[in-house]
Amino acid sequence: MTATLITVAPTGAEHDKADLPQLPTTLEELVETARRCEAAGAAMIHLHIRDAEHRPTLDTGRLSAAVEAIRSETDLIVQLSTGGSVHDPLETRLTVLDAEPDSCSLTCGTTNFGDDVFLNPMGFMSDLYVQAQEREVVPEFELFELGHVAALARLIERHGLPFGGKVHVDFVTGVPGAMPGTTAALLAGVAMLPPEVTSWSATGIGRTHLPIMAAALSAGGHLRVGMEDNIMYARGQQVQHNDELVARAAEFAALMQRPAMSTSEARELLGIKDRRAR
Ligand code: KMH
Ligand code: ZN
Repeated sequence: MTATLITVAPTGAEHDKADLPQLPTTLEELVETARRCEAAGAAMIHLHIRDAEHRPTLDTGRLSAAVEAIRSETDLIVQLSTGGSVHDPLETRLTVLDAEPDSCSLTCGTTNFGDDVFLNPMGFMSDLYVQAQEREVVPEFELFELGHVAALARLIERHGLPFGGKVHVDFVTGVPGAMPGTTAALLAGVAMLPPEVTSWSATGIGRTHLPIMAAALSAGGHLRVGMEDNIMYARGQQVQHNDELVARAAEFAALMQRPAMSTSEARELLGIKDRRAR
C-alpha cells in the first residue's frame, strides 16, 4: 500500500463569504490556509480565488499572485481550478493556464450541478488538454459522472499522455444530480478507469465526505478534502478552518497504514515540473 496524497480544496466558487466568514477568500487567508494545511498533511492545493468583494473570479493577475504567494510560502503543489463557477465562459476558463500553475483541473464532461449545469463540451476539454500539454501543466481529471471516465479515455486516445506522463484522476461524488457519493458508485468508476491512469483520488460532497474518504482509503485511492466540498465537520459543527479536515484525513490515512504523502512524493506521483525558485 502506498502513502496517501491529500489535496485540500479550501474555497471553491459556491459558498458565500457572508454566510461563512471563515471561508478563505483573500490572498492572506489563502496563504495562511495553505501553510496550515501543509503542516496538517496536505501535499496539493486545489485553488479557486475571489475578487475584492469575495466573488469568484478568474482574473489572471489575481490567479498569478495566488500561485506565486503559495509557491513561495509553502511547498504545496498548486493546482488551479479551470472549472471556475458555473457562470464562467469557456474562453475565460482557458486563460487560467496563463497563471502558470503546477497543475490544473480538467473536468471530463458536462454534468448536473445542483440546479445548474457545469458545461464541459468535448472541444473545450480537448483545447484545455492540449494547452496544458504545451505549457507543461499537469492536469487532474475531475470525474463527476461514470461517463466522464469514457471521455477521459477518448482524450488520451486523441492527444496522448498529459505532460509528465502520469494520469491522475479525482472522483467528485455527491454533487446533487451527478454521480452519488456512495461506495458502489465510486468502485464502479474505479473499475472503468483506462489502463493509462496511474493514480486516483476521491472526494464526497457534503455528508458523503466521510463515507467516500473511507471507501477511497480502503480501495487504494487518494483523498481530497476541504471547504469547497464540505463545510460540516460533524453534525451541528461547522468547519472552522480547512486544516481540521486535512488533519482528520491524515489521521484516518495513518490509521489505515497509508500515511499522508510528502510534497516531494506527491510531485513524483503526479509528474510535476519543478517551478519553484531556487
Ligand atoms: N465550481 C464548479 C462549477 C473544478 O474546480 O474544476 C466546478 C469545479 C470543478 O469546482
Ligand atoms: Zn474546484
